[in-house]
Amino acid sequence: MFRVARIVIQQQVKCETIPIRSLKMSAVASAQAQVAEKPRAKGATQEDYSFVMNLFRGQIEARQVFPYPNVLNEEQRDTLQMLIDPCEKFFSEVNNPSKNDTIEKVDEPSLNGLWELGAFSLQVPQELGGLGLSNTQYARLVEIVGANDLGVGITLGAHQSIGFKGILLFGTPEQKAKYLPRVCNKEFAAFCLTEPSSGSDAGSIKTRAELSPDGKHFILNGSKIWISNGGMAEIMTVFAQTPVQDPKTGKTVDKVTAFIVERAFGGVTNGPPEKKMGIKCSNTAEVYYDNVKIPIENVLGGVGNGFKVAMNILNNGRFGMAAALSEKIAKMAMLHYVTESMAYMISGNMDSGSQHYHLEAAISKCFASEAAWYVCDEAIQIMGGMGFMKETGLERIMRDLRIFRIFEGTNDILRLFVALTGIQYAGAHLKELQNAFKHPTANLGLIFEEASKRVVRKVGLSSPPSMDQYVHNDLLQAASELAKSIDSFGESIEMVLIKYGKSIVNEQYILNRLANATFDIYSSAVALSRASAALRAGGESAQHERQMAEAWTLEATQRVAANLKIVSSGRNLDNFTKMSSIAKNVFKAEGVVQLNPLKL
Ligand code: MYA
Repeated sequence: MFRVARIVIQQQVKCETIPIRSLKMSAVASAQAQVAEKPRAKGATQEDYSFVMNLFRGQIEARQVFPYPNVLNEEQRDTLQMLIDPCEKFFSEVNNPSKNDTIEKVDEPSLNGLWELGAFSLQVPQELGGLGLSNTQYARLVEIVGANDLGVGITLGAHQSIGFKGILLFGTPEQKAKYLPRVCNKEFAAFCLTEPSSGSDAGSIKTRAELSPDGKHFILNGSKIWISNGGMAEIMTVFAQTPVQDPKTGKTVDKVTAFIVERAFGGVTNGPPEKKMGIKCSNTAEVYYDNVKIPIENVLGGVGNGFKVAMNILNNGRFGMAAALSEKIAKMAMLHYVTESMAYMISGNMDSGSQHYHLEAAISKCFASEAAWYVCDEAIQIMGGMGFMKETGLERIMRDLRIFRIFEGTNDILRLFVALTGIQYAGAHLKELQNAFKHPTANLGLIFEEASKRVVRKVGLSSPPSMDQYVHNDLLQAASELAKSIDSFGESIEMVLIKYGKSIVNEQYILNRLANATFDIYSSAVALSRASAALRAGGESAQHERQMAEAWTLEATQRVAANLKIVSSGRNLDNFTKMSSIAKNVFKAEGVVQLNPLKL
């Protein structure tokens, strides 16, 4: 197993480079079908229930998508209803998004009202002072918040979606008992990861924490930027490099560790609130750590495990964005339907205890932020000049929305993340198959299974993977189109693996198209699942939902076909090379290369 060290993603348009630390392609089969001698890559071929992950093998893993999750029991529904009413009342009677935007903070009565409602502690267990809500209940309330004031949403989200989420997910019983009651009671929390030289490349942070000579504290030094709630937080989840001894080599290496840091420890200061384009009422600030003494019991999730802690918090938080953005797009019914369906599917998966949703959460974050942007822009267009005026409120929503395509992982990085993670998974299986051929007698079962799949496909007798058993009869045709797309997608991945091997990490044009195809397939499956549930239940909107799911799937599968064609067409690949050369020229010239037509 080996790590592909840094790759540099050159963003042509922004003329900016984003380094990603070791996007791992350890298990990707090479073009020459080199078969590593080592045993199976760590965890790589373990069964994964993620629908999206299995798409990369051209397979339908239906468990998390069909049937559409319905995870709330009667009691949870009643509790939720009891919370929805005051929440909606609060936003219509107390909170004023336009005022918050103008004064660039959440006004005092609204902030107090939110604390009183328990809006800052939705998922903290009741015995520790919170409301103890499930992810699905949380998603419903976040939907209301997002529909009313995205800036307030970020204040709430930075606190609980990521700020203290690490304590909920990884905290020891003592850490939970000490800190969770406090974050329910007017002490703000923040998630402190990003640094000036480390945004997307989360593993390359420079902030350091060293053990004190007496072994009782870590001493933290460094700084963080763009920290939501950074100017107000008393309790912070801070990520820092710590020296850790590698058990295999005995050498000391730097590894990221997560810490619970209190402002009261001393040495924690912050900069002024940043001036931003949108979500102005939320506080964003730099935070500085100067010899902060952190008791060793405040390590969160174990020394050296901080990167995983950060990723899991972000996985958890990303779906919250999909929930927060669905309501803004009511006019664009299909996008709204699909976004909302994704948000509640993922919250349902999480509530059922799934650990296999990190790709889906990343997709939902990208999908929701782009859908909401598109719809807001269209709404402004439809309203013409009025849409451009402040009083309609759309310009604020557009400003507020812009950041959602950037934070919690930029959509560009998350696309690469989805494509590369899926390819790695598919590659590991391909490698396993290659290994099996080395000892055919011992692996006859696996070989026959794979071979028969491939041969049947090649001679055209194949049925592509089928979804018929999962969808309502009225949706069979759409499901069959989608199944064909999944089959073609799996074939394309195999082709890409064989053609590029591990150098696929450098083929960002291809990775982007594959990610887009994944988004279209997953979103269609989610829509078909929800519409099937609606048809089976026979509610009033069932036929409307059927139409939306069918229309969406048709458009989406056409886009998948177009993207897969681009990935395999020589002409397009040639064009990618040209575009890459254009970008290099622009970099070199540090701007526009040619003179204007007047040459003046
Ligand atoms: S907060 C800051 C946001 N920052 C980011 O999102 C950082 C983005 N970067 C990344 O996500 C990663 O660095 C990427 C990979 C993806 C680029 N789940 O070598 P690797 C494992 C589980 O590939 P890298 C903000 O914006 C991987 O398997 N595991 O990693 C404020 C491997 O494990 P192993 C994962 O190339 C927002 C290991 O890690 C994941 O360095 C405010 C290393 O992998 C994953 N996802 O990076 C929002 N990724 O070694 C407010 C990797 O065992 C909230 N791994 O094989 C708003 C909410 C809405 C409103 C709410 C209202 C109430």
